[in-house]
Amino acid sequence: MKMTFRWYGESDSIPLSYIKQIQGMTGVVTAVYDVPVGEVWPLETLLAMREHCHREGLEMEVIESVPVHEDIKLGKPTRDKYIEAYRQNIINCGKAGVRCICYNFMPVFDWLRTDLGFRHDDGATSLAYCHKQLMALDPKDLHLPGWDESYTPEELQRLLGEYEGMTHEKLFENLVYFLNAVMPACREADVNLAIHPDDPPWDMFGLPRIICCEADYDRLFAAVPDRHNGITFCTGSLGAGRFNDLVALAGKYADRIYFAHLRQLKYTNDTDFYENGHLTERGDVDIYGIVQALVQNGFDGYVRPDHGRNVWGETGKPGYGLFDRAMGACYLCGLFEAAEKEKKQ
Ligand code: DNO
Repeated sequence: MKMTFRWYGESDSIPLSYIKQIQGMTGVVTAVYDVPVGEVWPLETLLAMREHCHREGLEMEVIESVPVHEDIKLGKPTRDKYIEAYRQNIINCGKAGVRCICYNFMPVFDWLRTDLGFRHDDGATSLAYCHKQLMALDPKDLHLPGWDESYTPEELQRLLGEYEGMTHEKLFENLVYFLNAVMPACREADVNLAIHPDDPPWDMFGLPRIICCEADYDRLFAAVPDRHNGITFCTGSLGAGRFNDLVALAGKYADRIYFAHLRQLKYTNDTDFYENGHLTERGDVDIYGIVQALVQNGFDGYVRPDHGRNVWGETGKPGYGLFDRAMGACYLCGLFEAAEKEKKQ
């Protein structure tokens, strides 16, 4: 297991030197943020980023994300051009020492929440989700911090129109087409692709979502068995679906999970939840059970603490503050240490 920390590049309010001070931290998870989706990330940029991380004593082996252009998800004739750029990105990432690329295949919107400052009794804040509130929002005017891409209302309107009539089957076919086209580049570059689950794991605004549950993963690996096709196991995303048994999923796919986002959430009713600190006792996700299942079944990937709370007066990107993610990382390191020792006994 390698513990990592998401870092939003030079503009992140958290400097690499702080990340390095979190004990157990091996590297950062980052991306090139100033190249439009669908274009090639220059190798020199990636090499300079890696050099910067190395100077601070951190690795840069995980990218989150190389976003997938909507034309690929839509299966438009222009997709081949964007797939070619994606292949080149995989090759360039490989040359810069990247071993794992996280991406998602959610149409238009990435993760969705309705409250970025949900207040806990102790004064901490975190992200929260209320389905009814979300459904009342106008999808043509949505934006959340931390999304890989954001569109103007006009672009959103056009995109949502293009997705009209898109089915789960068609979207899945487009995912398989994409994966088959990029697997040779992954083999050549020795880079694993790790698909992020849909967050939350159900259809949104009439847009299909296809990476939500066990049956979706079974279908994915049956269609593209290549070992470079793997999973970002995000407990907050999958965990929002009460139908998912996360401990069972972690055990079943442990050797396909190249990257784990470990995050806690607490259900407030059938569809709603708020996020919490990482401790198992603080929510409905059995973080301890998941770590045990991963370790027992041979997981050997990257881990990062995910969406923490904002505590100790910290402001900044909701979910991506320093303090609670640092505490989460230490807690997770402890769980892994215990689970690994238990396994050896
Ligand atoms: C949210 C993140 C997601 C994730 C993308 C991966 O905090 O987990 O935005 O980075 O879905 O492509």
